[in-house]
Amino acid sequence: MTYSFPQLPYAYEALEPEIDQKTMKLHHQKHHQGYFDKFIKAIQGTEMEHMEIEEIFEQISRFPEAVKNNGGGFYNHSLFWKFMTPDKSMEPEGELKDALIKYFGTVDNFKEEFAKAAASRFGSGWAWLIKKSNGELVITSTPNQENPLMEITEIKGKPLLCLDVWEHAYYLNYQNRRPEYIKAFWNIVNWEEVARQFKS
Ligand code: MN3
Repeated sequence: MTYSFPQLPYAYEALEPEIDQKTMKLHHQKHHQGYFDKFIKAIQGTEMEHMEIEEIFEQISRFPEAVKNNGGGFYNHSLFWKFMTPDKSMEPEGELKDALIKYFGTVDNFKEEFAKAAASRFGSGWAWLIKKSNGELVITSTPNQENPLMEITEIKGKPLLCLDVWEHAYYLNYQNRRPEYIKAFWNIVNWEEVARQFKS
């Protein structure tokens, strides 16, 4: 498996004013790149070099802590960038919208519950919408750089949407106002990408 560091699918300033250019640059070029570099270093010369990252996550307790932290950081951010877009006109549609209504009552109620999971994650971590193996959609949150593909995670499933609630994701612009950052996130969600993950 050859791992590569992904470029953003849009310009650093493209998500303004919801997420400012300086935050995006730091987040991608320093934080995400740092996780990637340390992940590559941690797997060099080991069996993990030949494994898909999902396979590594499925057996994460066999591997050093550095692989969990940096492999998670690399993978989670790679997803996160794709779940955002400068196109602020998107809303959930079709089968995805039907599924959100089925499991959460309304789309607004889904957003409210997701926001609650993101706001109440103590310290650093992520909020997730996942599809469980039985097809059910569930909102979860994980600490640090853990994710719903890791065997150590209580509620596992395929990520359909994620939100980074580490302070480095919002502090420059929002300081300690995490709920404002979460609210702004809904303007820039890439619902086409969420739908793609939902269907695949
Ligand atoms: Mn981050």
